[in-house]
Amino acid sequence: MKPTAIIALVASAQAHSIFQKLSVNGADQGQLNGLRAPSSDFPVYDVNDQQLSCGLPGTHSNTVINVKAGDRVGAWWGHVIGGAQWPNDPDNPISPSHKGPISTYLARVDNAATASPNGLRWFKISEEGLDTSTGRWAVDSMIAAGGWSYATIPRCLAPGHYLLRQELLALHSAYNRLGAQFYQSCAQLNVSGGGTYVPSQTVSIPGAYGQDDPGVLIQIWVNGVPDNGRRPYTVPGPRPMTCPA
Ligand SMILES: [Cu+2]
Repeated sequence: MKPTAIIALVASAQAHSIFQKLSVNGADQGQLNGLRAPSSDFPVYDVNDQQLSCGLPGTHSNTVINVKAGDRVGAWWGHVIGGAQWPNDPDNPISPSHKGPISTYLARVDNAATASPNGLRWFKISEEGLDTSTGRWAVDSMIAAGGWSYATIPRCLAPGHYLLRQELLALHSAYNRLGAQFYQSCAQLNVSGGGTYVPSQTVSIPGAYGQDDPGVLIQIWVNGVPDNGRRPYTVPGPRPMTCPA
């Protein structure tokens, strides 16, 4: 077999994904603009890996994207940088085998373009896991939306710079320890408007998850179907913040 054929086989067997573009209220902000995104579509497996924060090494934009509290932001996922790896790529935006939840976090920073992604205090603003009535996972919703997965910037949030981290956790091999696959990038945001709220309950990333957490080490295949037997699935990490009443 020629080396190029071997590479193609390996790539198709490892059908991963990259969060590589942001939208703000439906307005596409452009490929890799305002993002820190991995160049490789490979995941992080170790919940204590420093790269769990903003993903594997890759591009780092100079841009900070302006958003307003209350805006709906979209994260766009693709199989490789640019999206499809080849025409009619069945693994774009991600292989449908990669069932699992999607979570979105924010962390306050002084300068979103330059801040280190490590040592930050993260809070979750949205999560989607498993719909036990349909067996549909967040990843299924993202694929149905053409690679987009959305979150709303809380209306009460204090203005300032933030890193936005969206994480896709693929659970198809999570029955093995270190088998769950964490995919993530970060977007660089300048939030205006809104309120004065600064969440006091935060987590470290890495640090928020344990390798044996029930949402990380889990057998989702029941009778050959990756629906967790329609039992409730708890997304790892904290629950999303809520604005004070
Ligand atoms: Cu994968």
